[in-house]
Amino acid sequence: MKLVIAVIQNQDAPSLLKALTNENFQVTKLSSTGGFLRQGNTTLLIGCQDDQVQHIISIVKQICSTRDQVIMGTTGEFYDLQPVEVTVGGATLFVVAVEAFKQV
Ligand code: 2BA
Repeated sequence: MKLVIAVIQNQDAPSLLKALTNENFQVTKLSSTGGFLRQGNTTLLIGCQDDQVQHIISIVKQICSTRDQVIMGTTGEFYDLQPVEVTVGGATLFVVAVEAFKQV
C-alpha cells in the first residue's frame, strides 16, 4: 500500500476531490500553509494500492497542471492595477510506502 501526499493550490482542490472520489479513491483534505510563501494551500492524503499510484498521479496532473492566468495586479513599472499574466496551478507529490493500514 502507498500514501500519496499531494500539496496543491486551494482553487484546484474541489475539482481534484471530485475527480478522485468519482474514481472511488479515499481522500483526506487538510488545510495547509506553504512555508516559503506563507499562503494557504491544500494537502490531500490518498491511501491506495501500489498499482493505483500512476493513475492518481495522472488525475492530479490533468487537474492541477500549471497554466497562465491574467489577474489585475501591479508591475514594477506601474502602480496602477494592470492585467498581469501569472502562472498558477501545479502540484507537489510525495509517494510513501505504508507499513500498516488499520481502522479500529
Ligand atoms: P512549489 O515548489 O510548487 O511548492 C508549492 C508548495 O508545495 C510549497 O509552498 C510547499 O507547501 C509544498 N512543498 C514543495 N516542496 C516541498 C517539500 N520538499 N517538502 C514539503 N512541502 C513542499 P511554499 O513553500 O509556499 O512555496 C511556494 C513556491 O515558492 C514553490 O512552489 C517554489 O516555486 C517557491 N519556493 C519555495 N521555496 C523556495 C526557496 N527556498 N527559494 C525560492 N523559491 C522557493
